Amino acid sequence: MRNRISIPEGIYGITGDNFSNGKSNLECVREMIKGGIKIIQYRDKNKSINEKLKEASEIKKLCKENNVLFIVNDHIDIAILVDADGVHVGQDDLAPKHVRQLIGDDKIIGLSTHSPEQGMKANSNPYIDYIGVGPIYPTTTKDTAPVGLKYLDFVVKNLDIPFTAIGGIKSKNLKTITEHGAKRVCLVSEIVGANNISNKIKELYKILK
Ligand code: 3NM
Repeated sequence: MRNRISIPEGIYGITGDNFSNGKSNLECVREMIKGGIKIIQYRDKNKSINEKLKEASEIKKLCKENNVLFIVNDHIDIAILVDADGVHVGQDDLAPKHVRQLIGDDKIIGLSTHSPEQGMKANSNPYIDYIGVGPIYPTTTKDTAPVGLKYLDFVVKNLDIPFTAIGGIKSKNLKTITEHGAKRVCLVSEIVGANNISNKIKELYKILK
């Protein structure tokens, strides 16, 4: 049986150039890496598939040069073409079992979950390496209703699959998230929207310590 591949603790970076005040995804990732982030997800809901492929390939190169894990959101085809370290999928995407058939055993699969039922199902699914848990707070980055700290508490108490807390997390509420037991956190707009992304990340790491 395949063992789950573990992902780094700390901040899990995600691209989002509609919140980055004009900075490209590549520029944002360069700054994220400078700030010390060790895992980056390429997420883009607007560009054409070929533009995404080009951008993902540039970001993958940057990540590889810096020993940073690179995950592609939604697009298994792009992940395969750029030889990403893994894929992140949602509840309505191709099932993890089939994603695994396409990408093989030595790549990472992440799944977004939004309820105890989805979390429990993922916890016993051998094809998944980690789950996203959220949105904890209201967010304008994704069109999903917030689930609150209650779902985070459920995951911490009942599941053993590694997870990232996500959704509406900012400098001001990060401490609460870690106090509730999250060891991995995703902040999209708070990071890419910062004037100085690497300084913002250093500030967030101080809160995480
Ligand atoms: N996934 P921000 S919430 C991409 O709950 C994403 O699965 C979520 O952005 C989930 O940090 C979310 O700007 C958006 O709120 C997170």
